[in-house]
Amino acid sequence: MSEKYDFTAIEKKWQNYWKENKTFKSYEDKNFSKDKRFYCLDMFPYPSGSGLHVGHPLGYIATDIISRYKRMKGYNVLHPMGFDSFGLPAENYAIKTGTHPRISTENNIKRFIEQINSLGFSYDWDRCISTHSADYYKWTQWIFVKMFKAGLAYEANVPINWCDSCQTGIANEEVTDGKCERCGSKVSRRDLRQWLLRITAYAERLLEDLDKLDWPESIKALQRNWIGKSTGADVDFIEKNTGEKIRVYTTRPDTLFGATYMVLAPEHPLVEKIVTKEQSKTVFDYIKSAREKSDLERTDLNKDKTGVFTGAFAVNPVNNKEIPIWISDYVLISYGTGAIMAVPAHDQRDFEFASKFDLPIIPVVSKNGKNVDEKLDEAYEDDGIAINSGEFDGLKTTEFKKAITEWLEKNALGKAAVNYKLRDWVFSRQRFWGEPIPVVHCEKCGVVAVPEEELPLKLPEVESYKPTGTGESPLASVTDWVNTICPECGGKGKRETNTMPQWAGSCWYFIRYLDPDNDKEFVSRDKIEYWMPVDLYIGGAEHAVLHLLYARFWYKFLYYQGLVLNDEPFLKLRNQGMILGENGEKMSKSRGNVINPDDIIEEYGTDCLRLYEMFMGPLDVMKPWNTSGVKGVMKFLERVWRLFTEFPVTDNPTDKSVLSLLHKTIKKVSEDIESVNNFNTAISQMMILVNEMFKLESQSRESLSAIARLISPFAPHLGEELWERLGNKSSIAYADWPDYDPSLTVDDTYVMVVQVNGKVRANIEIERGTSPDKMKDVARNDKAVQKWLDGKTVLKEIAVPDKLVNIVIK
Ligand code: ANZ
Ligand code: ZN
Repeated sequence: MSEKYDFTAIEKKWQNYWKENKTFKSYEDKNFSKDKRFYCLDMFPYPSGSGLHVGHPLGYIATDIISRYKRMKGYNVLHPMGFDSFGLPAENYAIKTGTHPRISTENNIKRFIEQINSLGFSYDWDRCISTHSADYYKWTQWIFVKMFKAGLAYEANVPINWCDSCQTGIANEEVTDGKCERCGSKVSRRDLRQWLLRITAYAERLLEDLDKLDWPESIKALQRNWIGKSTGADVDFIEKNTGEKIRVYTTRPDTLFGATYMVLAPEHPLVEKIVTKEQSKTVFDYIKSAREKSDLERTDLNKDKTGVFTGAFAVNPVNNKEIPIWISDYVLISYGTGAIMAVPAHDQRDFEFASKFDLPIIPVVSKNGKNVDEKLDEAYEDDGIAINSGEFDGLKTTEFKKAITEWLEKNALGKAAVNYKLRDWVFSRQRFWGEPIPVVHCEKCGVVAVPEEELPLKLPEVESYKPTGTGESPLASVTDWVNTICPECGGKGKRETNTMPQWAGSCWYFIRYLDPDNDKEFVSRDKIEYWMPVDLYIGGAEHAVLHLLYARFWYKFLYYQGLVLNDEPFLKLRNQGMILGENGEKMSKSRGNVINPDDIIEEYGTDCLRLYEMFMGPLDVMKPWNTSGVKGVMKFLERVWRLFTEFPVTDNPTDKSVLSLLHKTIKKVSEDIESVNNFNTAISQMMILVNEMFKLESQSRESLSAIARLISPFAPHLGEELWERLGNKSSIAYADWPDYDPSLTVDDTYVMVVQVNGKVRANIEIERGTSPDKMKDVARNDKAVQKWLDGKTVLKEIAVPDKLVNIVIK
């Protein structure tokens, strides 16, 4: 009688075993050298009310496989999990139901932990953290205070992105296509007093250090574009009537001779000084209308250009020509100097503007240095050779840029300049469920940080979580919390009522995992030294310019403060692709195509779910769910089970017929796990091996032991069970990963050389030991060889076994 594969019992048994034995608790064990420690990190989840769907654990399964594999390879592995638990949904839920966000969040966390645990992950739960707990956010506030004291956190009244539906200001990174990243509503502009973090101070380092990182190129490119470094020159133009100096930023100083007008951003402070009386009404009406639009709408290339003439003129410093000064919303106040010289022949936006308002278009660059006579129908934006540029004619674009920049500097008319698209990070939210910003406003002392020993500054209880909509946080109504004394002078002070954005807590959580219970320091130096930086980080690509940029920024700040020991937190990053619904669409409640892992686990078991998710395809690609695929994987697991339960086990060496395949499988599975992507081909290789072993009469203990270990990172419960059945007393989690004999993995093929009349005409891979007759057949039928035989008479064929075939023709 064969024994059934009772996955439910097996999985329960081993999950209890791991929990009771704290199998995955990690220590700073100095016996492991620096390169034998491995910090394997997941992007921690936001504990939403709807629980996990099968797409969420994909990355967690991958990191779990790698963590288990690394332990077996003799690494000391840190593999923690926690919760990103501040944020809007809990607060919105509170508004709807009156349940305190803490309560709903903590309930959700409990559910998440149960669900995550049912997936058999090897987390060290003793290190679990939640960003909303006061023990944790005490240190988030502490880091903020450090930034404040270093001048990196500051208050400003700036026009910011405002989401009407979330009723809060949001950061530039949270706006996609003019819409709120969270809720999809249209974002408008508002002037609000805000806290900002000076991420721009780190722009260059954030950009440069990308080169050091083993990250997907696509994510690095997104960060590079977001930081948006541009090099060029600042050039000063003088306004004719007032003598005001107007500075422009240009990436093409070589086109100065082609500047036929200037444009100031509507908000530019010089506008009101230079505008003529006749034009002032038109200009001020225009300014009012521009204020409503977001930067994105304003710079949209497809948008019809608008603008008005100020009545004023400026002098172009290179040729003393007078050019009209316009204002238009396609020039942003927040970039460069907020003013441009317009070169319609070589900048498409300027071209469209000039065409619309009938302004002159003078070409100053051409492909070949010849004059352009015909009318342009679009701007020529490429490099080329200078024309219509006086003494500079004939210079190539790069030479000209250099020469003109030197000339400008020599004549004190301008200088080389660098600009970044990156803006400071709008860091305050007018909402309740976040870290209070730990500062006090004092009439006498200004803004004063809450002293370190008073942290955490806890969130007070409120009656209503509803945002006021006036740009004030619900905290503003808690008067006895708001009214406080100034830590500096002891006079009357008022607490800051804005809170931090959801991204704050995730900027440094991976550090707190190292030392979660430390109440003296945010982390001890020993632990930083032992574990950081993170060796492998897996998560979704949607955080490219949000979390992944913010966390790098905080970590660099901590580095320059001497609080961590290197300047990049995540050495290697991989993204998991999305799992789509069975119908190929994004999985969502509203589409009704959500697959719940609990259901799959109940029917097929956790190991099957894990194995299937990895078998679906390479980790980083998008792939649709397919329940019949789950059944296929289930069959494989049952076959593995039968291999161990239905065959006589011998102590003989592994049968010759599968020995090489076994070693090839060990090699392939190891390499595929190391690739952090091709888990699917590791599984198919194991399937091939198991099929071959099924052809044998009996199984060697040696091969079974290898299979148990190979499969255990993927299907850990089954791995443990099989391992125990082989007579082992301790967990497979720390068993040695099987070794392979390289000589047994060499392919049984060779490259046969085919000559025609002594000349090599083809190289064909065939099986070693192929008979001379078969060799000749293969050679004769090869396309490349046939070309030489066509219409010729074959006189002789000579085959040298395992080497070559020579065909003699006439
Ligand atoms: C003259 C010129 C001629 C320009 C030419 C380009 C091509 P990036 O690469 O994005 O840095 N510009 C400068 N400040 C601006 C602002 N505040 N709002 C809108 N546009 C602005 O682009 C820099 C170029 O964008 C600058 O170089 C300027 O136009 C424009 F053949 O100056 B250029
Ligand atoms: Zn004071």
